Amino acid sequence: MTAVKPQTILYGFWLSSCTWRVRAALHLKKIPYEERSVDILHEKAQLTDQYRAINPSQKVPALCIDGATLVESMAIIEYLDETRPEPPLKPPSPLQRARMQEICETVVSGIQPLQNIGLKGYFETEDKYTAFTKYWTERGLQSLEELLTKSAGTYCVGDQFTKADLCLVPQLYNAVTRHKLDLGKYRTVSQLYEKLLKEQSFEETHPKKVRNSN
Ligand SMILES: N[C@@H](CCC(=O)N[C@@H](CS)C(=O)NCC(=O)O)C(=O)O
Repeated sequence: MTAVKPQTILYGFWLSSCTWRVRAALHLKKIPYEERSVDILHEKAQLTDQYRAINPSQKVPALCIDGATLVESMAIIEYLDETRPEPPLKPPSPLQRARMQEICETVVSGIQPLQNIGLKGYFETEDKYTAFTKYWTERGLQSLEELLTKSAGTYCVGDQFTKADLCLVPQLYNAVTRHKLDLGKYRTVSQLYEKLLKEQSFEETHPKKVRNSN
């Protein structure tokens, strides 16, 4: 009797940058999966007990794969890269890996949590929330511009697609669409963004595509 392979399920939201990181990684690794929508915007479905049983942080994404449930997008991506090594998502040299990590951290710790939709309710007014999120996003963009000027080739770090690209594109999409920021003043950032958006792994997993298929 052949063993039944556990189904891969991505719990995410079409507009979530952290979900998009994982969605693009699944695409790159050619892993078939089903995406289940957790509406973090209107339904606040992440705050239900039912979803807490899947992700104790009550955030998206979560991934059920190989019979386990994983949370935290960067941990998920690392697991995918370790268990499915092709194509590799980390460059071979320690210096390039450090450069990659600089970019990942700038996005994952320096921007995303400071503009997360979950913060909104803690501001007296929507204007105050918007000013706060814009300030931290712009500071992050300035850092990214300087880091990428040193590290970028075809991709964020040299000429290999890495985890840095997975972090960069979804965050820039948020900066442009949600925060209405003009990337024009960040030359390297904007050039890379335009180029990376045309990569199949981002085109095929683009939020608009997911929204339309829901
Ligand atoms: N560090 C987490 C962050 C997850 C996160 O903040 N997800 C956002 C969407 S991108 C979310 O679910 N926000 C809803 C909330 O905080 O209530 C990860 O990388 O997975």
